[in-house]
Amino acid sequence: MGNGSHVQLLDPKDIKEPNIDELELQEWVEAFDAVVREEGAEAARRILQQVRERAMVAGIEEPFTANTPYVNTIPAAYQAPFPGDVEMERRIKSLVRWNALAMVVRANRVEHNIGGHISTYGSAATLFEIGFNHFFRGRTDEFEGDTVYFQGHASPGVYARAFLEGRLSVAKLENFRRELKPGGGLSSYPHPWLMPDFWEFPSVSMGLSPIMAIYQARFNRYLENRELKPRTDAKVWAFLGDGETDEPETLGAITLASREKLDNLIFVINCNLQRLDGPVRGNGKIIQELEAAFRGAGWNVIKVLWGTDWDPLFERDTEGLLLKRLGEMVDGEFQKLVVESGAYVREHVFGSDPRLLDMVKDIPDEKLRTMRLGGHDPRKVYAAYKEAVEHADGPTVILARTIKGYGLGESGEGKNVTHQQKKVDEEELRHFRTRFEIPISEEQIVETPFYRPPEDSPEIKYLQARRQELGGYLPSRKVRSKPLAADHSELFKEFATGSDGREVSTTMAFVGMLRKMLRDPEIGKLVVPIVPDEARTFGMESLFRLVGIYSSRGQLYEPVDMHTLLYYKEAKDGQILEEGITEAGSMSSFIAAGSAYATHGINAIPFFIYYSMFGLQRIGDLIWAAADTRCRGFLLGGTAGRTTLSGEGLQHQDGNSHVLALPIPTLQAYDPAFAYEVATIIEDGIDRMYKKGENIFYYITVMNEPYAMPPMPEGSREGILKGMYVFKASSNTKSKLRAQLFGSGAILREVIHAQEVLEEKYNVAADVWSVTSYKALYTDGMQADRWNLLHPGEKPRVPYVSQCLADKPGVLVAATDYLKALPNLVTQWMPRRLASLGTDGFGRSEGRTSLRDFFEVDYRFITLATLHELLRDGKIQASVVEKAIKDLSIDTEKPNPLTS
Ligand SMILES: Cc1ncc(C[n+]2csc(CCOP(=O)(O)OP(=O)(O)O)c2C)c(N)n1
Ligand SMILES: [Mg+2]
Repeated sequence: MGNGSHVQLLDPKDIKEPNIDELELQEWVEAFDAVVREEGAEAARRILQQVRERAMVAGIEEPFTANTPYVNTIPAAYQAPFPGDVEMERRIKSLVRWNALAMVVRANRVEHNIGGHISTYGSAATLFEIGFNHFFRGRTDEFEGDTVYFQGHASPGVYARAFLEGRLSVAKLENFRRELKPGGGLSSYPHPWLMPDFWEFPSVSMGLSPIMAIYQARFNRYLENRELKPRTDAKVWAFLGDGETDEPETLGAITLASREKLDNLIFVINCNLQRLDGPVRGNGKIIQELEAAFRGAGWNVIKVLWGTDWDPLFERDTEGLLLKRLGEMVDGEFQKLVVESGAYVREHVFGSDPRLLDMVKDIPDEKLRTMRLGGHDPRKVYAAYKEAVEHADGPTVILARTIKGYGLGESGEGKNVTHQQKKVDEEELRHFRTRFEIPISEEQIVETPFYRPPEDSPEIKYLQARRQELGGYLPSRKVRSKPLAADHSELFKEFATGSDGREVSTTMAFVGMLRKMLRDPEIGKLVVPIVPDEARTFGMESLFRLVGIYSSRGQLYEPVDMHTLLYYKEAKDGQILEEGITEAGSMSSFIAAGSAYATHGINAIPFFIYYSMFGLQRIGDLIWAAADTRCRGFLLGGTAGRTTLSGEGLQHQDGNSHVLALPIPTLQAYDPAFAYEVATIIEDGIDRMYKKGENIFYYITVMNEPYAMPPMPEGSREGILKGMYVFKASSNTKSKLRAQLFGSGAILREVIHAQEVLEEKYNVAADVWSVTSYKALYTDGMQADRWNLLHPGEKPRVPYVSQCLADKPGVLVAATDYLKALPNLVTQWMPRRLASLGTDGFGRSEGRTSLRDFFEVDYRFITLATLHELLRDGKIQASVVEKAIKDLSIDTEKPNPLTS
């Protein structure tokens, strides 16, 4: 003690273990046990709470933990009884296991290295089967059914089950991963694009299916709150790997799920403690880490760690010794137990304390080694699922401990190499067959045949009865919506007349269209505007009041701008999905809405508008997943163009997105310059997607540069949609100096300006083309080439670009706000050489004029490029070009934007 004025702290080395009387401690615990036993959980909880409050008042700090001990969340005594036939379900599961294994093994025999995974499903089998036999409800006329995102690498198990259900033939199984064989095969992973009658959701790019599932569950509630579908208790299930949780998208949106109280959402994390290379957290505990993250985020967490075999041990563990020991062990040690002997388990888990050893003294080594884990125990998994589906008020995550490669015995279980195991030798197959009691003879085993018991076998009858009871098979995909019927051309008519000199941006024009669409009797309700905290940037705030911002809780406060006309109106039936700053979340909403025509039979029309730089570049993989999902809808790249978005600089200025749109086959990419072009594209898009049922979606860039919108030129509709048309032909038909100038988006106006300068100052007669889509031109050219390649004897098809330019004289010059690669895509179908101007390089914080000078895409450079082309053709002298450089004040020593 100090001298009275302050408390002297003890030197850490002098701190001793507190001397609590063991007997006293025991009395406290026994008293508590008695309360639990005699007065129940609620009374116990109150006592704990009081004691904790007392401790706090007394200044006794408890170390923070979001964790519970390393045991099952549901104590054995509270576990719901298993309603099924355990033995029958075990036999069915064994058959699925066998066929899944056979599928991968056979595929690799026929074609070495074709791949496939057996160990993921090995660990997930019970998790899936309990779902199939007891929980996943199929779609019926009365009930929309549950939605399931299957762990992608476990696909062989899903196929094997569909085979037992009689939904997939032997021939299909035979062609697993060999989709190009006659009659078709099975895709490696869940891909709705490849198997549109089977898979609903792609899930193999790790981390995407969890975030898509969260937003799917949220979108289901949105549809209900907006009365577009009846409220049901349908669930969204997402099965994921524990390694998968390292992807930022996996955990990135979990607070949305709890905030929105999504009790229609259940995550099941297959915690086999391994990923591809090795342990997920060798030196830690992934399950505890995930528990803390999900509990902290407000989820209901159910840990399913230990199987029934362990129940008696925990019952005997009155002193909490086993609990403590299991809490100390790290995942690397748990994984080792899987590959070691029973004696090793005894020594390493129980050997630290004679009382622990005593606990297991009657359990033989072999039994000790194989004591089942929670995720492989149907009773435990069932009880967890039951609690999850009954949990109200929020989402549930089930953390199920499993063994990777379960069933593969010594060759695979728990081994670090097991993820990629696809070959199994004869001995191991024999062992597997015997362990799972598959009726395949010694002679047949070498062949590894698929096995399906007869239709009237108890197994098939049981399995079919279960599925019938649950409303049919799953996964199963079907387009349930009817095509739109009404004519919507009236909505878009006004944009064909131009803006009468009023300066508007294409973004403003788009918002005008959106407003009209929202009021339309047929499509008004179906439109789903999605914004990631960017509505004001795009001038969309007027829509807040018009249709409201969706909020499952309505509006619990008076908004600060209540007195204004355009106040921030949140409403339970609000239509706008104001997602906050998450392009990934917004895109997941887009996917849920864009696939609702199949999932819900509702022709939802999503319009997701965002900063164009943060779309294809940032969330390209989700956009790829949208294509795989056969999504429909519109992506609007706002504030687009490298030089059009002034001031924002390197990170924001987008000169890439139209190039990044190229690889996505179903994405129709347009870079329109005028309101009538935007209107024409959207009107046609609605027609193609929602009337003709095409599985395409749109990417349209819109700009924030205001200018007068011209009226739509006569006969330009087809060209706008096909990718190019003459916007303004030269009126000078006499000049010998001719040029064809191609412009897109905001740069089209620079081209028009160059046309005037060329004509007035240099006597060059130039036609101006608006190129609305290089991607469309490129695709069309490739189609023609391919047809010609395969039909040498027939009249060759002429690509649209070639048709357009067939008798157009002069040099060719293109200018774009994107990479030069974009116009260069189509040079192969042009009659002559093309000079391309584009914005390759890093952007700058500057105004538009300076930016266009810096990137060399303004009218001056277009003029220069045109003159230079004429020089190369020998039509003018170098001195003319040199003089032009001076007249146009072009700095020939300026930095190169490509490298600076
Ligand atoms: C985005 C992404 N990165 C990498 C992969 C490759 N990959 C496939 S499975 C896998 C390991 C999966 O581990 P885990 O999530 O724990 O699942 P498990 O197979 O163990 O059940 C990896 C790295 C992928 N599919 N997606
Ligand atoms: Mg894993």
